[in-house]
Amino acid sequence: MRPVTELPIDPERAVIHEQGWQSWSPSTGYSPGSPPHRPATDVRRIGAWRAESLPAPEVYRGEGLIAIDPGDGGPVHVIASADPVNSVPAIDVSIAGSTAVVSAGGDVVIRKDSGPDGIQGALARWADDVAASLGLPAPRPAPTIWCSWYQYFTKVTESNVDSNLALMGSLPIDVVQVDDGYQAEIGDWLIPSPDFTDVPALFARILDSGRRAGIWTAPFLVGAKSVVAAEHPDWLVRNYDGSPVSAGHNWNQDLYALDSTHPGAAEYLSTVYRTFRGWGIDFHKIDFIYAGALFGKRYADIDPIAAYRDALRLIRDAIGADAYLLGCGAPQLPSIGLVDAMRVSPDIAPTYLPPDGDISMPGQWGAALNGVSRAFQHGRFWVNDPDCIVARPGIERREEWAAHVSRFGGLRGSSDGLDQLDDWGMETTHRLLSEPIPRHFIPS
Ligand code: 9PG
Repeated sequence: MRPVTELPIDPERAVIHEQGWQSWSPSTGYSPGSPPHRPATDVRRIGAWRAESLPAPEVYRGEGLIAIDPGDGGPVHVIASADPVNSVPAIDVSIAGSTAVVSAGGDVVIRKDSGPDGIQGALARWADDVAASLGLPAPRPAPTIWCSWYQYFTKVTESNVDSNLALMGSLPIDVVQVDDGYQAEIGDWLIPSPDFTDVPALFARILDSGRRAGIWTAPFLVGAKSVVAAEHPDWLVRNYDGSPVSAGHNWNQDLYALDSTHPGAAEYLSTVYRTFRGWGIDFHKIDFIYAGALFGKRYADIDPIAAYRDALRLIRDAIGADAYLLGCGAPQLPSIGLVDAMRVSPDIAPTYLPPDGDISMPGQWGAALNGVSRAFQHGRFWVNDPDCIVARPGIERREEWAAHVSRFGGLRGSSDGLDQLDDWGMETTHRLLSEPIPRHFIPS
């Protein structure tokens, strides 16, 4: 870390705003002295924070971006990577009395902003500059979706999807998106789960119903139990001792990272998405894609973010220019310009608080926190996905969640079993799917 600047602050009123690395990594502001959220375990750090980032306990850390409101009426300081799409240095702020001391692991720029709307306004104006310098077009509006995850989780069946299709009736749902559960294993995207009889036929029925078809994948994850791990050990990103780099642990197995720079792995990825395109799928939720940007030894000697960006371009080529691409579990800044929409938060869940107290894990607390803090990104980098509407009885604080989605939802999705909705749930789902979406949530 190298020194960047020091600025005077009012320690009673200042706010330091951290930007987390990927969709699920907490992003929020802190008063000096209040402890920042940090991962509960190493598995969480790898899978939901930033694997390589181990900030000292006493610092605030933004990944490629941090903002300081000095609290004394002076300008908000936005300190950001000089090349945020290609390089995401850690940027640390430590507080020494009435001074904020900033250091960074790479080249950064400082933007002093005295405009309206505080930190969010300053971040919005920084994002405008980034978007303009990259020549980004205005993002394409998102279709509305129905997603299988938040009712059925990995236990989803073909008949669950069929029965919801039959109940969609007049709900304004463009895309029916089948989430995790149709596939045999993590990495084996073209092998059906034993619980599914005919995956392409299911997508054909979705299309026949007059809606579009969407699918979930985790393109850069390889589960230890998968066929792809057994048959292609040379496709895994490696540590320098030869062991596979850990991409975390989930689905009761260790997870590895696919080396998308290996020609065989790249061809496999292309085949998977060209096959889905052939099935008529034109909406893709690509998840856990932080795994494509982990440090490690790859077939091609390129830096992890370059490998990640190349891999997203490869996926885009295979799905087609018109397909809608939603990133999830995704490094935020390195995805700019490569996705149509972006999950900006941890998962919503029936419970407000997350398991093991880790705010990156499913729960309304973390989901809402990030949806607010990353509001400035919407309409500038992509369409913000705050995560799905869940409106059935039994969802803790469902009214608060509905209000959050209404305020900060760029992509609108329903993820209840539609037979589970009471009158309030159905009315709310209908309303949230029908609302016009503002171009920006935070004005410039
Ligand atoms: C499918 C789900 C849904 C959901 C995604 C993502 O760190 N974790 O263990 C962890 C597990 C699941 C998860 C996020 C984090 O959810 O956000 O919408 O698609 O995968 O498995």
